[in-house]
Amino acid sequence: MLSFRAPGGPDPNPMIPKTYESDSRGTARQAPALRILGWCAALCVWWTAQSHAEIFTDATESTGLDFQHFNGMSGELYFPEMMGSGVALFDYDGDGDLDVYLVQGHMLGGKPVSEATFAPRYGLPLTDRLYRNELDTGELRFTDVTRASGLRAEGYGMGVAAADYDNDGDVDLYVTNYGSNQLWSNRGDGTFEQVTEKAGVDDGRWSVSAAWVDYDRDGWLDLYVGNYAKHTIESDRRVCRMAKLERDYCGPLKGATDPDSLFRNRGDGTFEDVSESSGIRKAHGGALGVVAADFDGDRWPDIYVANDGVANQLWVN
Ligand SMILES: [Ca+2]
Ligand SMILES: [Ca+2]
Ligand SMILES: [Ca+2]
Ligand SMILES: [Ca+2]
Repeated sequence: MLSFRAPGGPDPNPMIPKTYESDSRGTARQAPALRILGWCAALCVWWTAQSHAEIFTDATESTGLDFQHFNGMSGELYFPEMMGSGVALFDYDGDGDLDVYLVQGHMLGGKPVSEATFAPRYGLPLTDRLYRNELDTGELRFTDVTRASGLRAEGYGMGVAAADYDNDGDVDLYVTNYGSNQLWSNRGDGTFEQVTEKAGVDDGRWSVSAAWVDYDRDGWLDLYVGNYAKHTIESDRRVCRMAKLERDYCGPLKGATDPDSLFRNRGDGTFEDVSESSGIRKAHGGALGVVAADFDGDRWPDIYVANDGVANQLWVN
């Protein structure tokens, strides 16, 4: 509602908010209430614009991270093809910036890559990839150093856990695969050595996730490996169909699962399988994720396992 009054004169209707008033020459000008309203409106427009502004920018390709996951699908609809893969951010060269390790898939059933439904975008070889962060040059940029690093992780990859398990100051990698897993010891000179057998931490089952945790607090990181389904390509005969009767992937998990593993670090580069004695093997689902933390505040690290299709598990230490 508009109302006018002469400057200094009585307000004819003091209960009505003033939107315009006249100055000494009788010219109408905006009243304080309307000016405040205008400022509020401008603020709202600015706030709306800000709230719709992009917070993150996709810099994957511009920074050189030219990795694309390859699941090896070939029309057979093998169960593992539905799974994603993992990534680790860790400082492999100790220069203070985070480097990137990306886990790659593969062909299944012994098929050649030429039979893949979609060819791998960045060609061969199909292997996990390590990208060095070049932030020390003053710019966020990544260089593929897989070949120079000696990492040859060519299994059907699922996940990766990074930590300095041998306390030599360099971060090492444990890679989980559909099939044998791999422990890569960081030599500290930009290269890695595979020490899986020597360390005794292989797990030939379908492992998806892993976590480093010093569960016995002896100063050496131990290793929890989450295993998923009992599965072989040869026995992957289940046929599932969509509503229109087209064949599709089956799932989620309905079949038998494998128990998880816990390996105790002896501190001499080798590990002892304590899955039974620790109680971990008593119960299991199909593990897809695992994290370790002291959930109950008693200073003993506990373990939480996320399972597929059944209840998750909290293992209290
Ligand atoms: Ca680095
Ligand atoms: Ca190390
Ligand atoms: Ca330990
Ligand atoms: Ca605890």
